[in-house]
Amino acid sequence: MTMSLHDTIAAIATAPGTGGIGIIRMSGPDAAAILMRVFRPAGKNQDIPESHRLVYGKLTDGEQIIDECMAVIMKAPRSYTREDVAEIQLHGGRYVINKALELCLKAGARLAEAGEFTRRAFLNGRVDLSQAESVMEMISARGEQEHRAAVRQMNGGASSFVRKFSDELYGLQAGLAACIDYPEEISDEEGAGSLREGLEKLIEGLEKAMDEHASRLIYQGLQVALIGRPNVGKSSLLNALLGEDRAIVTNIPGTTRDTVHGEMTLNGFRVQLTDTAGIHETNDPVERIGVARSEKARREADASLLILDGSQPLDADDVELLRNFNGEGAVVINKTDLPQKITEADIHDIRKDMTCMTVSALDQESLQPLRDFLAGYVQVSDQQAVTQPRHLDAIRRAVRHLRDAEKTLDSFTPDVAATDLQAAQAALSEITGDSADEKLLDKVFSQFCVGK
Ligand SMILES: Nc1nc2c(ncn2[C@@H]2O[C@H](COP(=O)(O)OP(=O)(O)OP(=O)(O)O)[C@@H](O)[C@H]2O)c(=O)[nH]1
Ligand SMILES: [Mg+2]
Repeated sequence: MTMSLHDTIAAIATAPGTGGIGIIRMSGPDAAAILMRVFRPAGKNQDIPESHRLVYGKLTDGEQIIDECMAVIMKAPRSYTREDVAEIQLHGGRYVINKALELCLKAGARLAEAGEFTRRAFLNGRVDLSQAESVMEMISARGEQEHRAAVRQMNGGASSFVRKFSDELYGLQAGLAACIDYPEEISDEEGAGSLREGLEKLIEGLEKAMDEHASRLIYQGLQVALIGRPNVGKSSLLNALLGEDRAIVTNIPGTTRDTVHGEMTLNGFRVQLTDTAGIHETNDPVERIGVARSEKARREADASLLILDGSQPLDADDVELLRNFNGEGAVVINKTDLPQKITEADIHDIRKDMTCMTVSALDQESLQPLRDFLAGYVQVSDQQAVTQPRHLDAIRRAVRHLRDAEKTLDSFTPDVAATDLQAAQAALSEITGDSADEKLLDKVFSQFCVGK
C-alpha cells in the first residue's frame, strides 16, 4: 500500500454502534477547510476556530441541519499526526455519525485506511514504530499486564533498549570495515579476535533481553487444564475458581463430555482454565472423544491440576494418572469437607516429586492455596525486557545473523561477515522502524482499527 501524505483522511474514531457521543477525525492539509464546509459555528463569528479550542455549532448538509456538535482544530505540528487535525463530536447515533463521515468525504476528505492516523504520526516522526504499535496494544489490552506492557512500549521502553544494542552493533560494523579497508594495519586474526568478543557480548545481551516466558503470559495468558477421572469435582472446581456457574455439575460420572473453558485473572495476568472430560477406559464413543480432548488439553497446557476425590480411596484410574503425570502442575485432593480416604502421604508414596494440595470446591477459602500455587506461574520479572511478539521475532533473527557472522569470521571472510552484521542491524531496526519498508509498515498497521 503506498499512500499519499498530502491528502486529508477522515474516519469515525469512536466504536461502531450507538454511544453518547461519536467522533469524526480528519488529518491532513485540508482538515480545517473541509471542516468548515460541513460545520457552522454558533454565533456571528464564522471564522475558522482557533487551534486547540473546542467550538460549539452545527453539522450541516447545505442548508439542512444534521446535528448539534462540537468541533476542534489542532494545527500542525501540535496534533496526534503532526498534521492539521480536525475533530467533530456529535451525538453518537449510527445514522448521524455515518452521515457526518459521508459529508466530510464529499467535502474533499478520503476515507482513512486501518491505522493510517498512527501511521502518519510515525511517518512524521512523532513516534517510532514500536510506540505506534503500543497504541493498538493499549486499545486491545485485555488485562493489567498487557496494559502495562503497552505503557512501557508507549514510553519508548523497547526502542531505547534496542537502540543501545544497535549502537553497539554499529561499533562492530565500523571495526570490521576498518579490517577490510586497512588489511595492512590490522591482521585478520587480530581484527577477528576483537570482533568475536564484541559479537559474543552482543548476542548474550540480546538473548538476555528476550523474555519469551513473559511474552507468552502477557499476550496469551497461562493455560491450565483440570484433569482427573470422572466425578472427582473438576467442573465444580472450575466453577468455584471462576466464581460462576460455567460447567454442568452432576453426581453422574461422565457429565463433562467436551472441554469447557473459563478465564480468570491472577496478578493481573489472564489464566485460562480448561475443564475436561473425566479420563477413564470407556466404550462410549462420545466419551472416548471427550477423553482424547482431555489428553490434548493436558498436553497443550502450561500446567495441569490432577484432581482426586478425597472422599474415595485411590482407584486404578487415579493411580495411573498419577504415575503418568508429567510436566508442570500439582495434585489437588478435592472434597475435603467429606470424611477423607486419601492423605497427602498416599500421594507422595506414589509421586514424591509432586506438589499436593487439599481443597473443597464447596469452600472458597480452601481454594486459596490453589490460587497461590497458580499465581506462582504468573510471575514475571519487572526487569525491562523485550516481550512483544514482533520484537522478539526481530531479535531472534538478529541473533541468527550475528551467529552467522561469527561462523564466517572463523573462515576469515570478513566481507561475508559484514553482510551478516548488516542483516542483523536491519532486523533490529525493524523494531524501531528506523529503516522500515512499506511491507513491514503494512503488516504492523493492518492490525489497527480504522480511525486510529
Ligand atoms: N461434598 C463435596 N462434593 C463435591 C465437591 N466437588 C464436587 N462435588 C460433587 O461431586 C459430584 C461430581 O462433581 P463434578 O464437578 O461434576 O465432577 P467432574 O470431575 O467434573 O465429573 P465428570 O465431568 O463426570 O468427569 C457432584 O455431585 C458435585 O456436587 C466437594 O468439594 N465437596
Ligand atoms: Mg465435569
